[in-house]
Amino acid sequence: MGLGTAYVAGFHWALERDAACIIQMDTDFSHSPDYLPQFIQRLNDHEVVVGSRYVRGGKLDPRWSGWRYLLSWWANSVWVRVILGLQVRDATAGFKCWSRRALEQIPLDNIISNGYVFQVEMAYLAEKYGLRILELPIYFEDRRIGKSKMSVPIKLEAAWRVLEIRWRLGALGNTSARVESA
Ligand SMILES: Nc1nc2c(ncn2[C@@H]2O[C@H](COP(=O)(O)OP(=O)(O)OP(=O)(O)O)[C@@H](O)[C@H]2O)c(=O)[nH]1
Ligand SMILES: [Mg+2]
Repeated sequence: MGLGTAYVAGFHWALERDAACIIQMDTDFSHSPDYLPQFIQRLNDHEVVVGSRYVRGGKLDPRWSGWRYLLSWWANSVWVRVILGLQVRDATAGFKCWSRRALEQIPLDNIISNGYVFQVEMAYLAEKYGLRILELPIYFEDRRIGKSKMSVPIKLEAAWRVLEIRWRLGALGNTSARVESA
């Protein structure tokens, strides 16, 4: 049914089962489980840990095509940054650790984004709710299995949804997000 509905269902599932820490990651091996111990440990002093391609030390698989790189750069560094004013460098990151408290604060059932722009809406909400966010560098490997779901409709949703997110959630006010990178 799409990324957004799947993640919201998964988050509820974990919260109902008393999880203290909830991890989201792609299952095509773009996100290495090697990072998990470090991420979980840093959740002691942060509420959200983001596995980031775009902080110092972060890296993209050189097998990425020029187009794919350009699209990701445009989405993160231009479109999302200008319209939403996010502090996180990797706004479309799908590798995140959430503390229970963080996910309990965010009204998950109000999230509308369903394609990969879901990650952007969650990042925006995390900042709007003033969560303590830490971005840690990762190496993002190209998918090892499966097929991409990055279709034209999903890209189009991402483009206009960012505007809609700003319009719908911009009024939440500017709580001072504390975004650090290491
Ligand atoms: N449960 C569920 N998971 C999904 C759905 N769509 C995407 N995912 C997950 O989200 C991850 C990211 O989607 P991808 O299609 O790989 O997007 P991407 O990593 O940006 O694109 P590629 O680099 O081409 O793989 C996937 O690895 C899946 O684990 C969905 O409809 N349901
Ligand atoms: Mg993938």
